[in-house]
Amino acid sequence: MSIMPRRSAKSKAAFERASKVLVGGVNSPVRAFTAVGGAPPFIASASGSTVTDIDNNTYTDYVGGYGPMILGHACEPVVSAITKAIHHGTCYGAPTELETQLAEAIVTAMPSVQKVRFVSSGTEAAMTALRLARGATGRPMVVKFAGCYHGHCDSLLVQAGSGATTLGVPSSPGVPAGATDDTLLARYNDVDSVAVLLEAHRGQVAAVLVEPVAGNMGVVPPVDGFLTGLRDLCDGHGVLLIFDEVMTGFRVALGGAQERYGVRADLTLLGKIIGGGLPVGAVGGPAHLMDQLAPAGPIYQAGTLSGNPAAMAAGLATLQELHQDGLYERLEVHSARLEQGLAQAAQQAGLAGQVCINRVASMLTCFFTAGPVRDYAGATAGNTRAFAAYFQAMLQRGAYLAPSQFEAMFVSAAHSQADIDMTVAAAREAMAGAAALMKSSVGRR
Ligand code: KE4
Repeated sequence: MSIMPRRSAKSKAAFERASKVLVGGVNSPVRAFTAVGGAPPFIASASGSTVTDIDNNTYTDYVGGYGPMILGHACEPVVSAITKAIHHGTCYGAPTELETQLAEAIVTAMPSVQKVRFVSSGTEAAMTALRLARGATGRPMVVKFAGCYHGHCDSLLVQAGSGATTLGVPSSPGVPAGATDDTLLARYNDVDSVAVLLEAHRGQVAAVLVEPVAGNMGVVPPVDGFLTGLRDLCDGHGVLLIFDEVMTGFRVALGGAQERYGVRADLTLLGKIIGGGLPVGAVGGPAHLMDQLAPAGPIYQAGTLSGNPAAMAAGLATLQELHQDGLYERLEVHSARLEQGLAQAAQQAGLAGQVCINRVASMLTCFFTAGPVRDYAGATAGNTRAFAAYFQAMLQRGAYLAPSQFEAMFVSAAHSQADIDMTVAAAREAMAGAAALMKSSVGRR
């Protein structure tokens, strides 16, 4: 495969300039390329399955905005809907029918959701759900899982995944001990680790909060019985089961992980796809729970930009497009082809048994470890320097992955078979570089 030397002068200059006025030159840590080295490309534009940086390098994009861009970039119906909305104004601080329409689309797709509260990020959705669960049950404690990430609110920055793990600060400074005293930590895919906590804190736990498919330690699917086991445990202890579907909602199925695995959540967090790339988060659940939020109930929650009309229009257009016949089937075909191609590339590079690929639908991660990767310990046992070498080699060959071993690759409806085949061809060469590093046994994180 010919390597077009990637031009980077403008992005490097832009990164230097940004770093003078933006912390770390970015507005979200994982974007800074800390884990993979070098200066991040500054994106000028995106269309379909590709992004183009300010040095005019075009890449096949698997970051996908970290999940929202399931239709691909600048999808025409979404662009039109946003354009139409903003010509009528951008913010009213008053209700609009767009909010109702998007909420109705979510309620239709997710039977466990009767009512919705929109916010502006997944973090806000998690904060709101925690307060609602604690207020509704009168209990203080919450169980989360090592390696899962639910945004950066204080009480959940405990062994958090995503950027927190990438930067090696899964439990951040600045979070006072009191803020996490009521946060209990369990092991992903280990129902017994939750049972022990619920027994030890009987009557004190308000909720179990879980990514039904973990995406923030890299992709880690639920093993058979994990989600149903959590459901049974929560039912037995009067504990609310909260599915954080910010990433999996409308990604792993139209009805999210709860449709894919047939497990009902008491509360559901949403974000990313429901905003079509604009800032949206949401909490959803049965009316008897949701109506405890202000102004219907006493549990306070608010947001200036919650239900923003442009974001609602983007989300509504996105969800409407997701109803296209065969869309999820096409996503599955291309995602499976990518998974198989990456596995073959690893084998050809002599990495058979040293690379583990986890995939659920159109989200997948290639771990540089033998695996299986079923929890945080497994995910963090990998060779992150081998991943960094692989990442850079893929970037040089025109495939843009998330710059962290602990993120997912996202395939969009805009990715073509040619995109997948190009990516696999790049991986055949990129894996060779990673293999050299792993052979030298340099590199664990
Ligand atoms: P935001 O506050 O970033 O909108 O959402 C937090 C969140 C909550 N729950 C899940 C399952 C999530 O994946 C996220 C955010 N995901 C990361 C990517 N792994 C956001 C990327 C970033 O932090 O820049």
